[in-house]
Amino acid sequence: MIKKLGLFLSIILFACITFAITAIPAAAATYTVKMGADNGVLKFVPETLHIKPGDTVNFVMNKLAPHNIIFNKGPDGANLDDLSSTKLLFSPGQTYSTTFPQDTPLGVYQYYCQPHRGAGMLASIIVE
Ligand SMILES: [Cu+2]
Repeated sequence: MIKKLGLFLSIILFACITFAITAIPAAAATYTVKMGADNGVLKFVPETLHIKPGDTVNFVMNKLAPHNIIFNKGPDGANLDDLSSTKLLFSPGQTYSTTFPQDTPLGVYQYYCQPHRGAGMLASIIVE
C-alpha cells in the first residue's frame, strides 16, 4: 500500500515537473549596440542585429557623442515611436534600452542617429 502510494506520488511529481519545464517560455535575450565604433567611425556596432520578439536592445553611448535612436522604417503595424528615443546621449556608458514587445511584427526595423544621419549612422534590427 505504501509502495503504491509512493509510486503514485512520484508519477504526480514527474507530471508536475514536466509541465513546469514545458510551460516556461524561452527566456528573452538582451543585446548591446554600441553608438559610435571603437575606432572612431560614426556608426552603430553591429549595424545589423538579429533578435526575437520580446528581446531587449541596449544602446550604449560609446564614441563621438551625441547620439540618439530614431526608428524610421519597419513592418506594417510596428510602433516605431515607442522604440525610438529622441533624447541625445552624451557620456560614454550612458544607455537607452528598448524592448521589442512579444507581439511586435516580424521584419526589418531601420533606425538612424539624428545628428549623424547624413554621415551614414544608420542601422537595422531584424526581428525574426
Ligand atoms: Cu550620432
